[in-house]
Amino acid sequence: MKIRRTLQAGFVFAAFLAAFPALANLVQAQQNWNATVGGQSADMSRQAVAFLPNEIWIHAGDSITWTFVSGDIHTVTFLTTGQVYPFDQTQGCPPITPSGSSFDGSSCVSSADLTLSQTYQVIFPKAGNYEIVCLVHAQMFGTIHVLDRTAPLPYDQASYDEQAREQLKALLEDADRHQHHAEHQHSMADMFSAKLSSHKKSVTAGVGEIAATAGGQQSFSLVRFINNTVTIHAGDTVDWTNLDPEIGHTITFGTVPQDTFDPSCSPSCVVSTDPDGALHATITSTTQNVHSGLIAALLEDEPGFPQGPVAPPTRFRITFTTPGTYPYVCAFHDNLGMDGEVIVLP
Ligand SMILES: [Cu+2]
Repeated sequence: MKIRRTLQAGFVFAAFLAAFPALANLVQAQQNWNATVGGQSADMSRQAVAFLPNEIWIHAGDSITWTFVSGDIHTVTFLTTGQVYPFDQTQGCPPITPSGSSFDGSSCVSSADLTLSQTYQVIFPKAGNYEIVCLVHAQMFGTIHVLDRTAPLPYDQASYDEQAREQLKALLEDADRHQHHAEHQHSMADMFSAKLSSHKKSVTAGVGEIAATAGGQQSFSLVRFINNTVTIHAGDTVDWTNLDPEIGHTITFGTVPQDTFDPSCSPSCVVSTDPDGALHATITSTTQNVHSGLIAALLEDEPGFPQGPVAPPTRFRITFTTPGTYPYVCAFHDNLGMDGEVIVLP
């Protein structure tokens, strides 16, 4: 009697599966899913700072392999609840865990800083909703929904591929649109500088914008100095400001120093702080090495955290005293083609 009932149940179950193919997931092998990290235009000036897509539904036991597709670096990282977002991304969560690691919420997993065509795989053995973060870009995160193996999934791999393509296109087109906006902002900034002093020019060091999605946040960045060649006269001053809420840049003349986060100047020059908080150097020769350190947009205030000083520096200022041609780069994004030139006339 007992055996018969089991057989009968088995038969009903098989008939049920045949009638509802979606439920065939019940008996499917564990699946690997594919997603991408970052994205860029052909000239690398426009960067999608995003997990694409940034919200994915999978079954417990499935894995996801992320392929990195931008020249800018990112990480795939899962922190544990309550863990502090680490300051130094090169350490991983820490430490860096190998591709193929499992994340069930009990201990963090993290790739190293990865770039073009590298991959990283994570296995998710346990149901739960997990936040995926990038340790390089704080406002780049998403959600992985790991469901019980009996639950239906809303999308298949082809849908995610399509979503990734659509989102990438939208982000890069936005960056394109903002280039024009940035050029307009640049002329506004020039007018503003002219009010302060008739011997001042401004350069926009990067533009970006953050957008929320149901899964997290993503952004695009225009990784360029807008109007990157400026011509001035000896004694004039140039101001660089960063209009990207996500990505920091540097303004670096000569040799890139070991410490890229702090300002420096050599030989026989200093970087001081002006009364308005801008970092300021005066350089007298094309052979000097001048480095701004990290120039970034102001950090937002967070509820529950004490008010900090106005930091980091948002503006770098150089007074040029000697005629000549002064090429410079962003020490972080030189590889993406982020450079410029100051031509100083007598
Ligand atoms: Cu940069």
